[in-house]
Amino acid sequence: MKTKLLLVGGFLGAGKTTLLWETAKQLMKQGKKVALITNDQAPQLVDSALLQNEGLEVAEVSGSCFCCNFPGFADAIKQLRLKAAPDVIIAEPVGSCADLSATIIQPLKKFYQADLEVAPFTVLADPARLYSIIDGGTGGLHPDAAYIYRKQMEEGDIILLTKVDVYDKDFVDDLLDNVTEQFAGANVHKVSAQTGEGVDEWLADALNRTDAGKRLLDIDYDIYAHGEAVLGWLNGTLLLKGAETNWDAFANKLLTALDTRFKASSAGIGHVKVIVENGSQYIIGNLAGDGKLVLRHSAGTSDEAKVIINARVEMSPEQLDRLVREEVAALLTDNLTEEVLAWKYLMPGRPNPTHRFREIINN
Ligand SMILES: Nc1nc2c(ncn2[C@@H]2O[C@H](COP(=O)(O)OP(=O)(O)O)[C@@H](O)[C@H]2O)c(=O)[nH]1
Ligand SMILES: [Mg+2]
Repeated sequence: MKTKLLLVGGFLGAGKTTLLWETAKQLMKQGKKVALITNDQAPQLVDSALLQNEGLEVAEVSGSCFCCNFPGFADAIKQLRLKAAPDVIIAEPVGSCADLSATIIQPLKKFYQADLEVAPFTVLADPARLYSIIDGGTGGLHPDAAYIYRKQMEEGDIILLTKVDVYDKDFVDDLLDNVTEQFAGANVHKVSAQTGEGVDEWLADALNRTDAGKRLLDIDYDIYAHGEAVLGWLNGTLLLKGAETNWDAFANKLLTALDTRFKASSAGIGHVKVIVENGSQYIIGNLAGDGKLVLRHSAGTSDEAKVIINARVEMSPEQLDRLVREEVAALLTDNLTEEVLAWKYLMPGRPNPTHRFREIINN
């Protein structure tokens, strides 16, 4: 049996993970088996922890983006097929990654036709940021990161405007018309992962169409590499223990303190995510580029919890490491102490894809 492979890209904070979970839920309700693949430059992903907490089969490709580790990506697909025989695998690439049509979609079509049916490549966009970028702005990003954002739009078979519950309907509809005109060749849809609006329409397009990767990018890898390198990355996992602690308040205080520090250094935020796991309870907090903090669920109170932190911020990785360590330390006490289970900070290296196709493979 062939597995449908649905690759869902889009910049950091566009709403990929939230939509994937919503989509997985809808497909499972229809009796389909669904598995997910997450991706990051470093291990210990808040998104994987979140999705596993929701009971999904999740594979993580870490240490490199899908395109620079195609064998790792292909292996994750193979393992999931062996373990879970899913009808659909949904894969979320790194948010600052581009050129996926040439580096992922075409090679999948060429080498894995017997196992996979590759769905059209969907690229997600937060309306406010996209509006700024197609208007000649940078959407609060470094200009080279905004370049990546625009390139992501240029290669989507489907462009999906997200979070429409937050925006005025006329604003979204005007944007949709504008995007349809500017990025001819892509089908443009709108969704809210929060209310479920539009998910069916998008899925009908994405799962029933059989053409994938119909657009190949003309992209300058120097600008692309620089756009990725303006962000410092940090992924850390801590075990905190020793004192009865309200973990929801802890997550809120940590993210609020980090927001204050990043603002003080005028550092643009890709995203900052924290998940605190207390047994089967958890709270997840997300600090977005516009400084908006959203906390969901609850981890309750106890004297021990695991904390995973993922931060993508426009500063050097060393500075990011120092600042995050200081703000965690400020919340510790004589009784509440930390054990570092994993801690990694880095600047993404120059993208060096395993494959880079210059022609479209028929499927
Ligand atoms: N209101 C609203 N918020 C959303 C929606 N989708 C995502 N978000 C929020 O946007 C932020 C980034 O979402 P996430 O799925 O982590 O984005 P990713 O970086 O692309 O995976 C989170 O705070 C989400 O809760 C939506 O449809 N409506
Ligand atoms: Mg995500």
